[in-house]
Amino acid sequence: MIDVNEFKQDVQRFLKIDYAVNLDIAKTYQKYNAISKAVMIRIIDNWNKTCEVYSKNKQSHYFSAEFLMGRALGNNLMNLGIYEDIKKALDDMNIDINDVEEIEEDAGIGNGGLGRLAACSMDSAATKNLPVTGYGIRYSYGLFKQSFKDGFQVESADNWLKYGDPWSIRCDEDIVTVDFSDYSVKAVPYDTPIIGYGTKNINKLRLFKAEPINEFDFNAFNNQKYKKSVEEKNNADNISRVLYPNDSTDTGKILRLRQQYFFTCAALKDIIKKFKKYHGSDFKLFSKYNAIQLNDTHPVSAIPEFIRILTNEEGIDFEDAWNVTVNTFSYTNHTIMREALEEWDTKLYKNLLPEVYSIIKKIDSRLIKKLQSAQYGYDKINSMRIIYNGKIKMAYLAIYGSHNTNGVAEIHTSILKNRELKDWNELYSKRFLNITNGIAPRRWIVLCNRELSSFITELLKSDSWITNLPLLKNLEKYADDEQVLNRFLNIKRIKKVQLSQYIKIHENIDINPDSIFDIQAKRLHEYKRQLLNAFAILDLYYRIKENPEINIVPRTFIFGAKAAPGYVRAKAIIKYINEIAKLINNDSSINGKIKVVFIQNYGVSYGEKLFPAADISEQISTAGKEASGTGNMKLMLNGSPTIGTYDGANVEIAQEAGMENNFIFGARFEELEKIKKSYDSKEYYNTVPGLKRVVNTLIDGTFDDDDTGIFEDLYNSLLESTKTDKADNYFVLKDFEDYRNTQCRVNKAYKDRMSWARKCWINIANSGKFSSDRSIKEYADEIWHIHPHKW
Ligand code: 26Q
Repeated sequence: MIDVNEFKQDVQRFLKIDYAVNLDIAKTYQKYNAISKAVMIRIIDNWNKTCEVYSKNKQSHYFSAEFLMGRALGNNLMNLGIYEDIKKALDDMNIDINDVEEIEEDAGIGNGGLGRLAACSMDSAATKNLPVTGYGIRYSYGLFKQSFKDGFQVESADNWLKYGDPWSIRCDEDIVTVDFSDYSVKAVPYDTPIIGYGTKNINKLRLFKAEPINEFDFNAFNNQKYKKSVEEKNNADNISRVLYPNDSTDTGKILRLRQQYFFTCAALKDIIKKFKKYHGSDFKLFSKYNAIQLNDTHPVSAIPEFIRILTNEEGIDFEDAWNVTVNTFSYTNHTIMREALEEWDTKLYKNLLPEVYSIIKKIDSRLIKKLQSAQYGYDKINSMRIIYNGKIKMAYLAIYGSHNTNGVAEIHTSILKNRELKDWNELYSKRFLNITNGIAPRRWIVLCNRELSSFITELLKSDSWITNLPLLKNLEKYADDEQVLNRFLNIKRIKKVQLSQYIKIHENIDINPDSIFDIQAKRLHEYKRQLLNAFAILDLYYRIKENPEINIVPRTFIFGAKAAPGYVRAKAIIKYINEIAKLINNDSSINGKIKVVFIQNYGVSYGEKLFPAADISEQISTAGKEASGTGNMKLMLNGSPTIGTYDGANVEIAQEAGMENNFIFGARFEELEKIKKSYDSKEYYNTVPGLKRVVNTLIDGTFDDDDTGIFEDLYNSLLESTKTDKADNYFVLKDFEDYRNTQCRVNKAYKDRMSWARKCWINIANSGKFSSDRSIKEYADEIWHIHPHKW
């Protein structure tokens, strides 16, 4: 399939041409680039051919401000089915493929779940031969790099392109211009191939970089106005300079709006150009050939922008443009957190994008008319208006301007339909649907857990489960087979040893591979309740101190999380956990019974090491707050039971694998809704044994926050209500006792090795639903109405 000798020669040629070195002295990053290019050169023809085939039929375009792709090399080799061949070829050249894989920077241009969902969706679309193109921004800097200094988070720039990017191709011939009220910029597309697994098809991720129309003002420079001479360049560069490291609150408003409009406008121009090229200029046919998916509200300006182009530039009347728009667009909602629902200040919007704003006004008027004719009252109309009280409600614009709105897990969709977007659901009940998230099995088991994957293939006597994950159900018949379970436990141990070695290198901490690996890895947010985990650990520590004979299996608590740089409380929680870690890890009197590790710079690649090694998956958000979660799925697929609340996709995980094989605890959403007005966190603080002791460590000097006051603020947030927030908004104190009891159940259950392995095994066998192959097919069938195309 691949001519290994030619491949080797190509690697050496690229080393020469790009770096003027021979293999024997080449640096690892140089080898990585040369190898990647030698792969690229082999896929170009198939890539072009795929584009050509797709362009004749209906296609979908996935608009997302984030694509959290992670590393490409290993995944691409695997998807092409040449991993082993290339590994061998590199061996011959004295190159260790692992070293080369590890040198690659993560393409970390996303914050968390939403960005990674976009990446998994891309993988699945390509694998399923679906004509889907991703559109986004080629940020020069991804999400910040995180390190800890004295336990505090320190951020630094993520210069992921410092050695170049062998996986993207700049397409100058497709440059378009994007106009703002004050200046215009060029949007330069960079295309990255999305290589499907087991198919010749290669899809595309098109990311735009902003560049100035004029690189440099010669006259200004000549007149010694040096700053001015590069002003235009700086303005343009700023647009695609950096991903906002913020998934909770809104900052840097104008620049963020520029980013959003920049890529959606460029993408629309690109799509329209191709539509005209292949299908003529009858825009009534547009939605017959194009679907556009809006990944959350970040790209929603595309709706008015599309209407603007159709009405102002293509001479189509507003109503016709409106109908085409609704038939083309659809919108995925990823949150019910109020503060994350995007609103734009009308003044700001109008100043930057006057024409687009006037289209939004027209849309708002159209909505008012519609609601009036449906006999809606004044107040209700106001509550649903797109422009109201000086704000533009992007979620409402998205729902009104598209034919489908989907939530990302059953419980999330039902909360949207019955509460947050109730009025909209009443108006457009047929538009709402659920598509439970999924993850790409290629990256999240085949690539990151080769040992377990081979074992599964051996048992199922076929590897077709890799593209048909529900086939894992056939593993269930081994659930009582001790030999199989023992092999599973051996593999888990191998992955735990590997992680221990990695953690030793990267964090300089020794951990015991025979302890329970208890893992919570996700963005840091109060609603995700890392603090609940922390309190339970500290409580356990105090109980061990009181009773050194306590019968517990040694446990290593592993955290991975980045906090938004401006999110003071999230950063306080990181510092607090690091303080707890310091206390516990330095106390030799507990004989290594427990250990706490907060790994630095959690991201896709770290996740690939963590998930296969986990014994227990922490998914402990306040019920109703986590839209879905996808880390929960990655852990399930790698055989860890969930300790979790009845929230997001946990609900479906428990449904699929059985409550008895997971550890579900805590208040349900309905209960919290009922009690939230009268909830008194102090009652729990005062009465739950041991709770006061741990909460008080925030203020009694047990831990040092360097006199910043951040621990006291955390303490107050749990016990004192303010004008805006109720005390213990996220019910940490309420769920503490049940969580602690459930952790005791985990401890007990783990001791019976076979029954524990059985739980893990049943989780694996029932994880088939959570493949993004399934979710992308649902988008294709139910929203986009596109079909697979092979050649
Ligand atoms: C908003 C305004 C200003 C700056 C940034 C933002 C912003 C950025 C990112 C708001 C939200 C996000 C990301 C949200 C996110 O990742 N949500 C997660 O989406 C996953 C995929 O559907 C779900 O599984 C998670 O439950 C959800 O939290």
